[in-house]
Amino acid sequence: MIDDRKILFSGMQATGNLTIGNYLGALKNWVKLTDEYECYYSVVDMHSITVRQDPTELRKRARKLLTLYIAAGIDPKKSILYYQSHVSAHAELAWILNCFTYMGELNRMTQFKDKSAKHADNINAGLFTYPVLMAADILLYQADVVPVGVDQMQHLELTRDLAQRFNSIYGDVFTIPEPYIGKVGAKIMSLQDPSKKMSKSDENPNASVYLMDDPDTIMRKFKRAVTDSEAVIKYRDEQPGIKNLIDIYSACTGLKPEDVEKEFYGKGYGDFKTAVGETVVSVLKPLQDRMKDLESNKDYIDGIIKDNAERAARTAEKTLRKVKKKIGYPEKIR
Ligand code: ATP
Ligand code: LTN
Repeated sequence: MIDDRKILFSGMQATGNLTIGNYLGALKNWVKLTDEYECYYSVVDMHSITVRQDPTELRKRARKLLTLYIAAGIDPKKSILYYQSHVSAHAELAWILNCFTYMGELNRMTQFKDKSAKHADNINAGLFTYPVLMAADILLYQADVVPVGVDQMQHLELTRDLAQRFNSIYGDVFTIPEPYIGKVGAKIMSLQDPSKKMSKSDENPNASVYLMDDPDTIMRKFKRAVTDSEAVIKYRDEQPGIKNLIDIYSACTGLKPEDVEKEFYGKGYGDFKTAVGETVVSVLKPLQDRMKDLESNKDYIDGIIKDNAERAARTAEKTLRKVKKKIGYPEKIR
């Protein structure tokens, strides 16, 4: 069967527990893209070690994240779900691309600056060349599109520059990837500080709703969500807390913000928070049930891990072989 879908690549790090921000802003949209595109969704565990990790914890979280991709509705037959570290081509191409990347380019990366400020005791070379590994991820699969948040746009720009640089020296080797920015870029903000995005590494557990939170915890977090004293449910920048709750409700129900305003016209914040909490609980329930099911089915998940990594490696190796030939690595004697 000929697969004429365009190719899409994206990845997530298994650091911390996923929040409804990750789900509503990324994972939920990933699922929708799997019909139109041939999707490679990686658990980017090689990127994770740029920050010091507890080995047992990393292994556990990586497996949880891969399982969550499936629980969210990504079909591992239709798409390819795999650990980055299981396909050695990522490391090999990253090295080669390192030799085509200028220090000045990496010095400009804002994520590097942010992360080195945050981890001042461990500013390692991997953190510096993080974007080059990301370029390798994308270019190995000849991805046409890459769904990323705005925070990753600079890395995607670098990927395009590297691909163009390489192609201009060696001919058409890499597809130049385009960013895919979702229509309603549901950016979910912290429940405790609506000027900050909800993030899985937030130290305050009340700031984020985690995908595996139980209903009581979810309801409590929404009840405690920071709002204002305006006492009207309006979608506007002057009321960032309420705006965020409307965004969450919209993302869960598919309603437009103005319809949410209408639905809750004249109602108090207490009622609204309860409604948002209940909606989130009902969206997460099936996901949590599937997660439990899948986690008890070890052989099934192991099978996917093995089979999907092999499929990914086949594609990646093809690109890598071409690159090695172009740059003049001696051929292997068989
Ligand atoms: P960390 O706290 O470890 O930096 P994070 O929660 O900010 O993590 P990332 O691993 O950087 O999440 O991103 C994973 C995916 O989730 C990306 O596609 C990103 O755009 C998306 N995402 C993260 N946070 C949000 C949010 N608050 N709203 C919408 N999308 C988000
Ligand atoms: N850096 C990204 C994760 C990531 C990625 C990728 C995203 C690693 N490789 C390739 C898209 C394509 C992040 O932190 N969100």
